[in-house]
Amino acid sequence: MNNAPSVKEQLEMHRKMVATRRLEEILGELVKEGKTRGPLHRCDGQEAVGVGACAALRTDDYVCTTHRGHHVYLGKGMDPRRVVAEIFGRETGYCGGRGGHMLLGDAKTGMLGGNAIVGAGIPAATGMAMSMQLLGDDRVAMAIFGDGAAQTGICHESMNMAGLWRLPVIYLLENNQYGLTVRQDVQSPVADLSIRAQGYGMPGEIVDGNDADAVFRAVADAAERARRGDGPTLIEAKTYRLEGFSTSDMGGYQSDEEIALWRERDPITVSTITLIEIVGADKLNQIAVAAKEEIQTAFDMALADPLPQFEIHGPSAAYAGATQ
Ligand SMILES: Cc1ncc(C[n+]2csc(CCOP(=O)(O)OP(=O)(O)O)c2C)c(N)n1
Ligand SMILES: [Mg+2]
Repeated sequence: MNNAPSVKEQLEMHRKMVATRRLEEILGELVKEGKTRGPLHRCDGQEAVGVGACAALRTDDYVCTTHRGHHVYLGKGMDPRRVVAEIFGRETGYCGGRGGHMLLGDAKTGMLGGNAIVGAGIPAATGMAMSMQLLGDDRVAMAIFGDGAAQTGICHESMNMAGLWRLPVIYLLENNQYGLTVRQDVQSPVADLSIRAQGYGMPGEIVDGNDADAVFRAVADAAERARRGDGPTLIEAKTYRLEGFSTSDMGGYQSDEEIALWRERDPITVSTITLIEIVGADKLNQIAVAAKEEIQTAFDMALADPLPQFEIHGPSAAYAGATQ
C-alpha cells in the first residue's frame, strides 16, 4: 500500500508536534510555579505517535487515548485554547472544567476520551468499532495505549474479540519503554509486543514512533484495511518518554545515556531533517513561530476564562467554601 503523507500533511504534522511540545513546556513551567492542581503526564518525545496517527484518520473516525494524551488531543484537531481551559478547570474547557487533563473528550473532532484508568480505552474503541460494523458505515476506531496497558487482561479480551469478528479497529501501542518506573523488559517476556497480533489473527507491525511519517503510513494502511472489512491491526510504535512518568516523578530510573540517545532522535528533529530538504529552513521556522504563538495565546485566553459555578446541596454544602 502506498499511503505516504503529502508535503502539506507533513507540514501540518510538524506544526502540531511543535505546538504540542510548546504546550508541554508551558505546562511544565506552570507546574513548577504551583499553578496547576496535581501532577500532569507530559508526552514530550512521543508527539509523532499521536499527531502522525490522527493525521492518517478522518475527523469522523473515533480515537481513545490514555492519561498521556496531549499530542492526541491536538493531533485530532481539538482547539488548544479549550484543551488548556479544561486542564485548568475552566468553564470554557471541553468538559466544562470537570474532566481535567486526563479526561478530555470531544465528539465533534472524534476524540472520544483520554482515560485515567490504564487500558480502559482499549475495550471502549473495540466497542465503538463493533457499533460501526453493525451500522455498516466505513468509519474506524483507534485505541492508543501504553506498554503498561498492553499487559492488562482487558487488552487480551478486546483484541481476541476484534480478531474474531474482524472489527474495524486499530490498536496503536505507544511503547515508550516504561510503565510508571518499570522497564518494559521487566513487564513482558517478549521484546516486541506486536508479535502478539498473530495470536489474535491480525497483522502486527513495528514502526519508528519518533517518525511521524512512518506512524502516518502504518495507520493509513491499517485504516484502509479496516474500512474494506479486513479487520483490526496492531501497530507497535517504539518511542520514549523524555520527561518521566509525570511532573511529580523523582526520576533516577532512566539512565542519562538512554535519555541522551533518544533526545538525538527527538521527533521534531526527525521531521525537521526531512522537511528542511523539501521546504527550506525559513518556512519551517515560520511554522514553528506561529505554532508557539498559537499555544501562548491559548494559555493567555484560557487562564483568563471563568471557573465553573457549582451549587452544592446536601451534607457537602457544609464544606462549601472550604479551601482544598
Ligand atoms: C487500572 C489501573 N491500574 C493502575 C493505574 C496506575 N497507573 C497509572 S499510569 C500507570 C502506568 C501506565 O503505563 P503505560 O501504559 O506504559 O503508559 P505510560 O505512562 O508509559 O504512557 C499505572 C500503573 C491506573 N491508573 N489504572
Ligand atoms: Mg509506557
